Amino acid sequence: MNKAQREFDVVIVGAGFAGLYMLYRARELGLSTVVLEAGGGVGGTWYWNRYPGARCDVESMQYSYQFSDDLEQEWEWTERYAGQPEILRYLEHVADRFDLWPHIQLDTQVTEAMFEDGSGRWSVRTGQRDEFGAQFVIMATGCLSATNVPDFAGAETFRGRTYHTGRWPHEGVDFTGMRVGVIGTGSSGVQSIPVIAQQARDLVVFQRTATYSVPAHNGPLDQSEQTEIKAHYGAFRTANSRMLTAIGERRARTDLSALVVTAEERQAEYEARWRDGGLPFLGAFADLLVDPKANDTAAEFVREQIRAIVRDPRTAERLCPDQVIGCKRMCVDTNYYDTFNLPHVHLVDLRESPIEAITDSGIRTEGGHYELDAIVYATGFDAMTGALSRIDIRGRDGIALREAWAAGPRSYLGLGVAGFPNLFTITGPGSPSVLTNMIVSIEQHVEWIADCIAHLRDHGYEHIEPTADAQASWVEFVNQIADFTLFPTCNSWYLGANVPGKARVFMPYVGFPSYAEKCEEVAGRGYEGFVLEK
Ligand code: N01
Repeated sequence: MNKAQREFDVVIVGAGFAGLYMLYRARELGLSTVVLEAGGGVGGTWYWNRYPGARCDVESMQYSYQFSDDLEQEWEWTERYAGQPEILRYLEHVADRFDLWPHIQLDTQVTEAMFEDGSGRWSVRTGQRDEFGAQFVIMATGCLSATNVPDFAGAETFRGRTYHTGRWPHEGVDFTGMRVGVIGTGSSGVQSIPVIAQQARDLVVFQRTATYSVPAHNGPLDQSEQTEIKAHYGAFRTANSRMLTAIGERRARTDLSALVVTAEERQAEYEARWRDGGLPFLGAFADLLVDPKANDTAAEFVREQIRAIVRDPRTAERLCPDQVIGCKRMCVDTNYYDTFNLPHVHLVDLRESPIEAITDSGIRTEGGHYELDAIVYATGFDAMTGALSRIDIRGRDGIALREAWAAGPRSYLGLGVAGFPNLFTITGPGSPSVLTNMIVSIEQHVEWIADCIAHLRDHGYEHIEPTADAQASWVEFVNQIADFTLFPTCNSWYLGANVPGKARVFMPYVGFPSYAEKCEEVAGRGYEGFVLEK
């Protein structure tokens, strides 16, 4: 039997970075709010992704909230790039410090959210048979939270242990003495492979697409650097948010094309950025993500590094990617390529010999059978839309979001969807989200939504929803911008291409500063492009 429905002003789904800050803001507005979280703790991505080597690829001093000066000053990061346990501790501290726990219901999987035309309110149901009524529903469900597990023939027959990097056991896994197979070489594979290799007796890496990865050069965070940034944190954050990705760089950017400088100058810039490490490698020249020839100079530089690091030339060639660099999310690693010099680590190129089946004792490819004790799926996520489409969300007239988005997600600014009044999505498709420092994008969205709700209350409006026209123009604009770049040239998860049958549409908006400006303009003009109803 269902429990009695509880009524709130706001239901927030998800208690990661987005949900926690949204809760903080909603409470500040005096709104009765509950956060529903499927996990047994707060943290979202950082609660689930506990695989060996899990670490953020945006530097700690940037990958944190900026809404509270006190929090910013108090918290001491220990490493240049924080590992999963440290980020999880940070988020638990945030929940403590701002007394958020009483408003969070853990172990609660939202299964349905229905807009009721009669009452004009949302009804939210969970797998635990709870029911919540709310004026506003805010999806803080994350862009990379719904796992993608490919449907390999025979997977259920495997007698060893299987793991997905995005659902790692809390007690950890000891691979000592085991023969381990890892499928997938995106960020999760690239981070976990070197660590698993330290334990496993034999490690077989099943690679479908070779990956560009830049060294992290991670290490203890220099105390003087931390103090220096904290002395003018506000200015540091502002400068970073002016970058296309909202990620600051240690090296000044130029507006130059990679093709106008001399070969020596180009090489020197790439070498310097390789020495600095991390994602800013792609900021070396202004046209790396728009001009294929410029892009190829950076791609070839990385391929040269791979050939220099990996001793076996055949393995090195297989590890050399041939797609546009940056088209798929670039990886940031610690000893990834070097791991393939270890005698017990083997690379299987699935483009030469695809996986035929998983057997009771391992993985069979066209080229042979690999005996394994454990299989790690580092196969990623049904990105950006998966967490939303796995909930039965229905707007006016019972229209299902899944159906409305069957040909690809349609949203205005990645914040709201026509036909779904008072439903907000934090970092939804059509917003910069995954192409940026997520925390900057999350804070911008949360603040916009909080201001929007305050505006509705102050002016006596009950409902807000985008117009179909504003939404259509925005979706077209997002695509036009993407088409100007090299992003649509490969099978990335940005396009939904990693999930069989998913519509192929470029989902994020390229460029944080112009996006944030647009959101401000929309709000400044009384929420232009939205219908507000009394
Ligand atoms: O997932 P992915 P991820 N048969 O989709 C392969 C963020 N993140 O979890 O490229 C064989 O990138 C797939 O092959 P292909 C970050 O934004 C951040 O690694 O589709 N292989 C690919 O190699 C990242 O981009 C951090 O050909 C199959 C891999 O599995 C995003 O999360 C850390 C397959 C999946 O790579 C996702 O990263 C971790 C199949 N049927 C994640 N299906 C940091 O902050 C898929 N693959 C560092």
